[in-house]
Formats: sequence, structure tokens, C-alpha cells
Amino acid sequence: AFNGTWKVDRNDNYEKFMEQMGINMVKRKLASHDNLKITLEQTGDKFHVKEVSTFRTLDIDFTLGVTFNYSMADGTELTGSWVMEGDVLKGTFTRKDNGKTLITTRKIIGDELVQSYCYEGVEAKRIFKRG
Ligand code: MYR
Repeated sequence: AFNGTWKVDRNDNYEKFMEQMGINMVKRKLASHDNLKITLEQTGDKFHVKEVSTFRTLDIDFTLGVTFNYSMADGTELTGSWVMEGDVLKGTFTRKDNGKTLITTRKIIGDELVQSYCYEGVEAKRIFKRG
């Protein structure tokens, strides 16, 4: 269900979330218009993700339940894993610099992919359309 290419269509509270993450205003402005496009390819419990944005192009491979490292576009390093909870992909990641937790989910709602983010009590969403 997640397979395919998804282009960000709109954000909900994303700037507040980035502010909570400690990202400065200039970077927040750029990041909220990053034209993020993700291509997801699931084979069993393995995922391949291609991430393309105005910042970079990145290929990520992970297996459900297996910890991996991920660097955010600003260089902040996270470690954690994704699991499937029913139809929802749930990611629990820890920032390497301060040990704090970032929770993210991906779910399909109608014909959209909704990714939620939560960090230190601030929640945000990015909503993607197939494209
Ligand atoms: C993936 O499945 O796409 C790779 C792993 C993603 C890890 C969690 C993503 C959190 C990114 C937060 C960006 C927020 C910018 C403040």
C-alpha cells in the first residue's frame, strides 16, 4: 500500500515542529518548501526509500524492527527503527546529540500518505500525494 512515489502536498504545524527541533528560521523557511519526494518500495519486511528534495538525494534501506542510522538534512543524526502497527508504519528515533525521542508515523488515508512527527510534545504532519 505504501509502494510508489509520493510528493509532499502540504504541511500541518511543520514549522512549529522544526522550531521545537531547534532548527533556525532560515532553514525552517527553506525546509517547509523542500519539494520532498519519497519513493517507497516494500519487499516483505524490508524497505527501500529514495528521498529527493531541494537539499539532497538519499537512498535508505531498513528492515522493520531493526535499528539504523539516519541523518537529517541539517546533519542531525538519528538512530531508531520502524515497525508496522496494523496498517501504520511507526518509527521511533533518538537524536544522537541530545538523546531525545522523535516519533513518526506513515499511514495511507484515502489516496494520500500522511506522515506525522512528534518531538517534545509538538506534533506536525506532512501530507503526500502520489506523483
Ligand atoms: C525514512 O524512512 O524515510 C528514513 C527514516 C526517517 C527517520 C525519521 C525522519 C524524521 C525526519 C524529521 C525531519 C524533521 C526536520 C526537522
